[in-house]
Parts: sequence; C-alpha cells; structure tokens
Amino acid sequence: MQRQSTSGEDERSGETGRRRRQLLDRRKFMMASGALAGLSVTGSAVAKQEQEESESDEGEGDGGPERGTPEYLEEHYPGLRIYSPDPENAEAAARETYTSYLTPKEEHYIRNHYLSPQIDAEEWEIELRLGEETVSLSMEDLKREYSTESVAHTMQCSGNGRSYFDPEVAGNPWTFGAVGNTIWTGAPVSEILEAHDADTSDGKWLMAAGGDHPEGERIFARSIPMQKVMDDCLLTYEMDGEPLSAEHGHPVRLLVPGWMGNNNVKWLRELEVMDMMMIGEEWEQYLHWQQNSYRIIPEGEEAEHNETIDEFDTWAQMEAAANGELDHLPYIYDQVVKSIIGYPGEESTVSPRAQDGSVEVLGVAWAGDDRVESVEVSTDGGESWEEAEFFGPDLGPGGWRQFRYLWEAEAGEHVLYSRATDENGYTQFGPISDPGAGLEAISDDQFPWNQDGYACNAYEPHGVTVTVEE
Ligand SMILES: Nc1nc2c(c(=O)[nH]1)N[C@H]1C(S)=C(S)[C@@H](COP(=O)(O)O)O[C@H]1N2
Ligand SMILES: [Mo]
Repeated sequence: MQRQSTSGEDERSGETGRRRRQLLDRRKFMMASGALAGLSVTGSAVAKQEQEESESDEGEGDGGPERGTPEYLEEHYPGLRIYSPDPENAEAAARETYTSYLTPKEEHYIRNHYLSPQIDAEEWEIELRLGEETVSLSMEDLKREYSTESVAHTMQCSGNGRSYFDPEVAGNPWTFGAVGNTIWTGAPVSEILEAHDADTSDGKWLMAAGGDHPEGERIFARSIPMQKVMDDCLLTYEMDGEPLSAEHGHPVRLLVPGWMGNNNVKWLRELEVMDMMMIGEEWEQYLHWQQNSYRIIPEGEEAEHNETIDEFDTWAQMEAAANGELDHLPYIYDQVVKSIIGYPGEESTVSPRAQDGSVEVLGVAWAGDDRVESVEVSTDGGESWEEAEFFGPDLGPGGWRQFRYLWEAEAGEHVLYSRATDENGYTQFGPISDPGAGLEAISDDQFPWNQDGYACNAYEPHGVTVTVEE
C-alpha cells in the first residue's frame, strides 16, 4: 500500500524509527520545514517527476490516469460528482449513499485546498512543539508507542448545502453530498500530550497544521481548544480499517470527532500547544482559515481576530450572536444538527411495496458531538410531521444515526422533508434567510444566510420531490 522511493530509504528509516528529541526555536523549525523528508507537493516539477518515477517503480505508472485529472477521480472515486480535479473537490453524487451507516470510500466526499501531496509514511514526522522543546513523532511511534482507538465520525464540509443559498455565494457549489460517515482509527492526542508533560489545562489551545501547501502558500491550520483535544481527538491513520488514501490525508490527520470537516487537518505536519489561537504577525502564514474563513459572517461584515473564545458549539455561538450575547462572529467547530433523506432520492418515482402498500423512507441524522434526540418526516411539504424511528449502529454521537419512516403513500407527487432535534433541543429550521433580513444568526425560524454559505442545515432545500405510482 505504502509508496516508497528507492533511494536513501534504508538510512533514513532507521533514524525515524525511534523518537528524537530536539531543541529548536520556531524560526529554525520554519526553515527546516522547508526541506521536509518524504513530502512532495504539486507545483514543483521535481516533485512531480519523482512521483512519476516512484509510481513506475511500483508498476502503477503504466497507463493509469494522472493525479489532478477528472479521470483519476472517476477511476478511484466513481461515486463522486467532481467540481475540481486539482485540487480535488468532489461530493457524493447520489442520495442513496445516505441510507447506509458506513459511507463507501468511492462515495465519501473530498475537499482539498491544494492537490493532495504524495507522502512516504516511513519518512513522515509530526513536529510537536511544547514551549522550547520540539518532539518528532514518526508513524511508527504513533502506532507502537500509544494506544489504538477507533471512533465513528460524520465528516462534513462546513460548506455542504452552500448551493442552496440565494443570492449565491462563492465556493464549491455543494448540494447535499459533502458528508460521509466512517470509522477512524489512531492514537489519542491526550495520551501523546501527557506522555510529554504538556500543559493540557482548560483554556489552552492546540495548533494543528498540514503539510499540503506548495512553498510560500498559506498553511492549512486550525486552533483546537484543549478541552476537546483531551476529550476525544485522535491522530488517525486508518479510515474504515484501511490506511488513509492520499486524498483523505495519508499518512496521518487530526480527527476531531463530531466537528466540522475543516477542523480535521490532513497530512498533519505540525502541532503546538499554545495559550491562545493563532493570531498576529507571527502566525500570518497560518491563520487564514482559523480567523478569516470558517466563520459565520453576515452580509457586509468582516471577521475580527480573537485570542480566545469559550463556547465551541457552533449553534450555541450562533444563538448567542443572535441574542447579542457574543462579542465575536461564530467559529465553525462542532456540527449543527442535520438530517438527510437517502431514499427515495431526488425527483424519483417509487412504487409502494406489495406487502402493505407503503414506502419506506430512509435517511441519516447527526448532531456533531451531541446526540440526535429525534427525527421527524413530513410527506406533505412540511404541513404535518411524523416521528421516524432509529435503526442500525449507535457508535457514539460523532457518528450519524440511520432513521426510517413507513409512509402510507398515496399515488401522486409529494414533497418530503426530514428534520432532526438534538439533545440540546436545537431543531432544524425550514428556509435559509435572505441576506437583506440581516440575521446575525439563527432566529425567526430561519437559517441565517452568511457570506461563505457555511453550516447550512435548513431542511427545505434538502427536501425531495417523489412521485408515487398507482
Ligand atoms: N491539510 C489540510 N487539511 C484539510 C483540508 C485541506 O485542504 N488541507 N481541508 C479541510 C476541509 S475544508 C474539509 S471539509 C476536510 C475534508 O476531508 P475529506 O476530504 O477527507 O472528506 O478536510 C479538512 N482538512
Ligand atoms: Mo470543508
């Protein structure tokens, strides 16, 4: 499975097999990180050539489509609708994937800011910075020195549903398909931090940065609150029991169970325990996605930068903003409660089943790191609602629940909606507001239109129109 280059492999793997402690200041580290072993990033002709060579070494170079092309994604991820092959941005094409507990890897969306790097796992190291001390973690360390844990997690891009915003907003025009549910396996971050005597008290932050940026470009990085890190975050190297694919972060990513996709940093390269979020000049190359992007920003406003916040539930932040109780625009962390009907699908025609003349409506519902309390289904365009029942695995709140509703369907055309309620009592609203309404956040039973089309859980745009046959 692992890609290996032939030259220099033996000398280097011996060295990375054991943990090395180093004392580096930040500036030296930044300089050193320019010359990373094992990383090749698109944009560099040398890197591309090396990649091609290593592929032909393995006999994979012969004839297969090239990375960064639609053909490549079509071959490896046939269930996706492609918006961009380079960087890879693609969502599940069919509703039906939202009837299964596990999302097949061919149908799990991909969202990248840069083309996926090709990384040799044996050479990869994560730099963990703790004050003056810097520790290198190899993949061997992660697998052999720390516990192995698995967690179910519904990965969803914060822009999922963006195409339903009117007026439209810039970005990948995701409909419903930028979400998937899988099992992630790796080492608990809490254990790693404790093993290095890190200060893990509440109020601290963990900065996590990827290694996917071409030289000189912005670094994809997030600041994760220490409470969440210590609670359940993993450094994960397997998705549904297989090594991560290049597109999903091979060889290792930060997994933040139940939180929006943007928090789950792929190709994890740097970790740093901090007193605050990334802010200021020192973090200029890192802070864009933390402070400017991935915020809920109403029309005409701009995101301010903050040192720290203390509410991480995205909906709770939005509600507090709406009530004038929040002095900052919400950061996108924990997911908002949401559901989607998987069957019947978009504009479909169905026949009632022979045994009792009903149609089984199937779907999934999730609420980030909170539990989904109930799901209701409407088969008359939102006039009346009936309770659906849960079935299938319940592997903790990070993973979604499957639901079903037995519909006594009459012939004709019907509009179906689903809406979920979580343990905090938050329930999905029907429409997305228009920007002119100037909604700060969730109120008037509408989901607030926001500049980047984030966190959309309005149920009306997620409805399906179904024709039932005689
Ligand atoms: N290093 C890095 N990590 C990243 C990204 C990225 O571009 N670079 N994209 C993020 C976003 S916006 C999302 S939604 C998820 C997508 O994860 P997936 O492609 O495995 O579904 O990865 C996140 N982690
Ligand atoms: Mo995303």
